[in-house]
Amino acid sequence: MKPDILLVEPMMQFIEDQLDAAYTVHRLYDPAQKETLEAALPNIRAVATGGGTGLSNEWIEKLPSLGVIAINGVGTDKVDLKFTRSRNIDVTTTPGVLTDDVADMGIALMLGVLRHVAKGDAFVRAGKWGKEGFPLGHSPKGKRLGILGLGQIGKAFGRRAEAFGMDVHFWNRSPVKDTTWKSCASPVALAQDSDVLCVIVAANAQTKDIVNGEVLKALGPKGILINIARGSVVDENALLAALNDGTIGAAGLDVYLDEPRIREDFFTAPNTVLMPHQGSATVETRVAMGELVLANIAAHFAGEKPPTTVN
Ligand code: 8YV
Repeated sequence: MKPDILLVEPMMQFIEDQLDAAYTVHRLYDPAQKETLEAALPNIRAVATGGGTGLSNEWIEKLPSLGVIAINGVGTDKVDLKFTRSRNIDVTTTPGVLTDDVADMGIALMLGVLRHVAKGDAFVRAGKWGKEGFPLGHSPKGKRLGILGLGQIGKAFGRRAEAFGMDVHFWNRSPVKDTTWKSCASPVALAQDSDVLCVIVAANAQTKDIVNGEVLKALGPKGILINIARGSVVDENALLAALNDGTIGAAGLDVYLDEPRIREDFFTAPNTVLMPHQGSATVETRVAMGELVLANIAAHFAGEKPPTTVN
């Protein structure tokens, strides 16, 4: 008999095939499996889920045999780490392997905004080329980049930005020793000193709405906000107002508060490039992430500590 596990959101086929080979996989997102899942709840010992999706305490309470939650990502904001520890449930993530791709997405959004990539695509497809003018873009070279949250991904973004000739500085909650980039005293001071503000801070109670109206005002009417962190770290009311009234110039967003049901106000926000949370979504990285998920679940069933436990 294969052990029962719960898959909260789809993973790439290559990884799901390996899960199916080793376990009886109950898919939470498949309405056709509702009844079999209900019957299997007491036996489920492992959960695989996404960083942006996590697992609520309500669901954890339904799984008395649960021993490991393997997050296919690095964000732990959607799993209660204290509660899981109190229940002796290991929570694991996929550190390291997605750093470069998420940083690349930040760069893609930044260049997309600066060079009007999405607008240009729509312009050509609409047959407007040669009939209407197209706005000049802006060069990243010589611009000031502020990184809000200088972890691994923030550093990878900064290294890329330097290669584009940008002047990098940052704000981080705790001091960062291994960098020569200038540290700013507060998120507002960082925004004041930035043409492009890239948010890549971990989401938690302390960083909720850290990019608020005051920070956006400090970023200013030519400023560009890039968010590759989590929707919760930006006050979305303040952001939408700032885009619409010209308090900031533009935004490139990969993440939102309520994904995938994002506020429709984003669809009409001016100078905004939107991506559907694709930071780590490359074949190469999703293979590497999926393999870590497989290794963590396998370790649990082998009676070992899962290698990338975080709680
Ligand atoms: C993934 C993420 O998109 O790492 C994270 O925390 O949000 C992303 O890598 C997600 O985990 C897949 O659902």
